[in-house]
Amino acid sequence: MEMTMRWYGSKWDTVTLKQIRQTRYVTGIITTLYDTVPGEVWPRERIRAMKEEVEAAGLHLAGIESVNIHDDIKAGKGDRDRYIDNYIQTLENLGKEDIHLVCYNFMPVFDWTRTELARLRPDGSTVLAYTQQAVDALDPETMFTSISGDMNGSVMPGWEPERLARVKELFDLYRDVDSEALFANLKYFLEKIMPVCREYDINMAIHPDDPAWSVFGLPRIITNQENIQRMMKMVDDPHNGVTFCSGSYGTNRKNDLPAMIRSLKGRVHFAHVRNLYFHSDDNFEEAAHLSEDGSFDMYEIMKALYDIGFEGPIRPDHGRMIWDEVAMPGYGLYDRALGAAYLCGLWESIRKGDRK
Ligand code: DNO
Repeated sequence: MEMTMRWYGSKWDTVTLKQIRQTRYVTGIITTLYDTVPGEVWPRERIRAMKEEVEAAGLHLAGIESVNIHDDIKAGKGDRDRYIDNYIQTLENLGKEDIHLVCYNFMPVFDWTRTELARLRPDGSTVLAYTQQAVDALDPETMFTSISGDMNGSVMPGWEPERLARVKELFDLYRDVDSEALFANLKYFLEKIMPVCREYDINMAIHPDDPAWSVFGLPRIITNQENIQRMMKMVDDPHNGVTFCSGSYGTNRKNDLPAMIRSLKGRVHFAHVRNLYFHSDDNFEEAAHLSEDGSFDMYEIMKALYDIGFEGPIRPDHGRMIWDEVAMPGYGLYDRALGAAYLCGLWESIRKGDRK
């Protein structure tokens, strides 16, 4: 595996490539062209410049998170064929620049959803948190306003103000789209892009829905073992794979994370590994990566990845805000660096234990 960190680009991120390199544990960068909008073709020169910037800092560009999908594709409406053609063009440009991993999601309207961005812990650190009660009490627009004050001046992925200004319109677009239609639209999209993925050996890695259930009445399908297996079989090509995100699948406590990983042998192209602490089934907060701080057995998660022969990039995921850092919630340097060190330690012990 390669230890990586997500980075939003020098214009957007409070963390620098130099700092990431100095962690020493991290050698790869997962990034994006953060100012592009879904549906747009990514110019090859911009991709090259992004890659050169990462390499000039002594790091390796390990993959893209995300090339986002236009809502017309997800809803199966409007200009979807044109947007799919644009997506194919972007993949081709990425392939020509020797980039072989693309993370994306297929969540209607929103990307991930949290109801608090800075829940205070007894030690003074803060974490992202979710309660179903808060979601049920709010409409999506109010929710955006209520949390945007905690973004520390950053623009969080999936919560861009331009996008949220169109929330009503977007809800209308999905009015008659149920889970079956969403599956069919995903299949349509994947079948169209597989040829270019094969040609340039690009691994598509779908990110699970977070939380792994329907929010605001919108359908969500990438939520559990059954559905992800359905998706793998529906387009049975190794380039159709997953981002295994423990913190997203893990929101549903019925999901057995190590068993899910084992069932996805050969299809896990990217891993996000983080821990959650549950107060109840639908009230959880993000924890330190350490097993004891949350509800997941991080050793078993890493062991399952090791056992399936996982060789792709892995990244610590949302960190707590510690040591008075001011950064995009979940994406500060300090706690993610601790997470990277911990995950590297687990990996080394698993690897060496295996040799005995
Ligand atoms: C949140 C992230 C997601 C993820 C997208 C992938 O922190 O895990 O925003 O990047 O869902 O497209």
